[in-house]
Amino acid sequence: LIGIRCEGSREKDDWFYMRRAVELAKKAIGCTSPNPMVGCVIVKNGEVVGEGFHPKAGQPHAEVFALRDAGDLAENATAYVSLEPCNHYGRTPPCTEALIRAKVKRVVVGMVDPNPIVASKGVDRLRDSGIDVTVGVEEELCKNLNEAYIHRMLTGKPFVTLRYSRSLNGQILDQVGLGAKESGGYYSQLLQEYDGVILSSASLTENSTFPTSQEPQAKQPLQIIVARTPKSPVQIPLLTTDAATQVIIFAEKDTEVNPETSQQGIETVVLDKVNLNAILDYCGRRGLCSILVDVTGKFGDLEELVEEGLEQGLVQKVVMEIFSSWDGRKEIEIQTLKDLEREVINLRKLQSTSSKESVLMEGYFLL
Ligand code: AOF
Ligand code: ZN
Repeated sequence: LIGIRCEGSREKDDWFYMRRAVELAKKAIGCTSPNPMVGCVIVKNGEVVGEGFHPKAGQPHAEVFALRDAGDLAENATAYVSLEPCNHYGRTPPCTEALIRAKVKRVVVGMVDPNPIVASKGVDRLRDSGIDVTVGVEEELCKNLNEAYIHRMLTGKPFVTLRYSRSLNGQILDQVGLGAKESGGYYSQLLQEYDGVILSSASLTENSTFPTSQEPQAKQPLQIIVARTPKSPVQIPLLTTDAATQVIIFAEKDTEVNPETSQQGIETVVLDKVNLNAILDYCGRRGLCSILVDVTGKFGDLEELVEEGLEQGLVQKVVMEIFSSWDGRKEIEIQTLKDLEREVINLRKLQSTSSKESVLMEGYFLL
């Protein structure tokens, strides 16, 4: 519906401009953590006079950019913001004060900010100063946009998506659909969107390269390597890295991690017990809002991690690519996968897309 605006109805105008605010927010996809993605549109007499989005934590908020863009025209205008304007001094000053100073007449808010420092105080402050505030326009869309930010705010842990490819008979495959790794492909887009990607050390070889997004200007995810098996030393030094790739290894005490790793500026975190809960706590503290558990080739160390994640409700979403291939074996070998796929029927918001060679299914676990 984006692109169609019905003149004369305030409600429809509100939907229209809020969707535009969400589009603007998405320009910073993958770049804002631990902050949310936020977009802002300023409208006066049926015309857009200012637009902005929050590009990155530490930089000004969406409202500030939109107000700058609007200049004096912001007076008596309506501001559409996909997230409640903040009312606190963080890395940047409160947006409520900027909106009040600019003398906007009305503010339309997509959703209340789950951040306990803000949580409705921004809305209250605007109302107290006489501004007309409407809350909850296109709320579902705004919440979907920031599902990861919201999850981390409420739990302290990153939002987790499990991704894997399988054959018809349930073998894990190390391929993704043709084109999926290219710009615009689902895999490339996932890597752009997620703050971190967990890889299994079992599927890393001498020739491994890190999964990277091909989207223009994508910020690459933190590469998280799990090393739990003392018998198989981690192959990191042999992986292709460049300066822009950040790598962190979670190693269990006694796991042999090649000493060369430290020379490459790779961060190694040694834990008594490397489990998903501990990894997520660490990453949450570090400001990561979202993590992709990317099962390619071999489950290896990831099998227990995934099992734990599913049992403890630490996985929020599944993205599964099913290839119409059959590798001769009849059964799903991996118990974790068997258990998982029994759950698939219960996934919420299940969506599927098919191409010539595969079907991509995604859905959310029940909350
Ligand atoms: C807004 N507009 O565009 C964003 C908001 O450290 P700071 O100053 O960047 O503050 C971060 C918090 O501000 C963040 O946790 C969230 O509550 C809110 N983000 N608020 O009004 C924006 N990005
Ligand atoms: Zn703000």
